[in-house]
Amino acid sequence: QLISLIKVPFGYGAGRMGSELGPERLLRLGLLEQWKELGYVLDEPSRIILKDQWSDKAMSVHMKNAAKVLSICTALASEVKLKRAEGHFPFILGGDHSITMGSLAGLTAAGARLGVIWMDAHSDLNTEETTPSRNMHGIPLAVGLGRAALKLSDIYEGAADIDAAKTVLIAARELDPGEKELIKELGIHCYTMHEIDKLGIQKVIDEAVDITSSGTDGVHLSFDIDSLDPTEAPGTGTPVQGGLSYREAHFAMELLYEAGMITSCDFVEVNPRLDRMNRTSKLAVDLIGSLFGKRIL
Ligand code: DIR
Ligand code: MN
Ligand code: MN
Ligand code: MN
Repeated sequence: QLISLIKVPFGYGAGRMGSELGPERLLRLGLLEQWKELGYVLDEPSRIILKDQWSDKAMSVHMKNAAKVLSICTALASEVKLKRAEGHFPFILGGDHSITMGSLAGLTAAGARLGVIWMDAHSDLNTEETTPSRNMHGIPLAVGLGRAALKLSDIYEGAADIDAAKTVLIAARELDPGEKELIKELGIHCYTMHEIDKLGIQKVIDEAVDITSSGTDGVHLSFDIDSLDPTEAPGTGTPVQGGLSYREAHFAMELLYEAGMITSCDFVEVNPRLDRMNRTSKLAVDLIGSLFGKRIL
């Protein structure tokens, strides 16, 4: 299957800048060569950049950098829709997590009934009402599920809400009060670090695969690098202790590869400015390798 790499050097949705440097850093560390070594064929990579085209909707979203976030997400959605409709695997490389609103808008606009696996220390389920930070990277899943004032269809025409019953959170460990309420209200499957400790990452991934792939025609993996423990992945804006170990994260990626049901992915929140000796960026490239079938032996 053809991979369409979509680079999104955009960091205005996070509390601090730097994740906009992610795409170029991962490419410099051999991301494209790794895919080629694994035998994949890649489309010409595309790059989504900010243009000064502000939607009217942005005026009513009282969050930091809302106009910029909506603008990049609309451009991204259009590219994702195109690639998905062609039958390619859209791989969206951020950037901060606000860009996932663009990914989800494009995927649902392409007509996919989408399952979503959200690997993150956070749940990104704040709304304009509950956000403690007013940072846009704290709301993308609530927007995707149709629970915020901002809708995916405000970002891209024809986009539709994601089904909460087909959404799974993995590695959560820092949830704001409004997010906890929403998880309970919607009955979202949430595998916190507690469940991972108890069940093991293999069982968690197996269950996540079943939940998201039954009754859908595609599963999107949204991977926030802060799902890993900061001892492994220090180069990210909002690190939270007690995260996935190096092997848990790799094993999760290997299992998702074996399950063969992921149809699109975004990989976000690597911040090269906060990294040391490219440790987190290298780890990101390695994890992407595991997700695409790279094996030890
Ligand atoms: C926090 C942080 N829940 C917020 N969110 C982050 O700002 O809404 N998500 N960092 O990845
Ligand atoms: Mn093509
Ligand atoms: Mn996130
Ligand atoms: Mn996070």
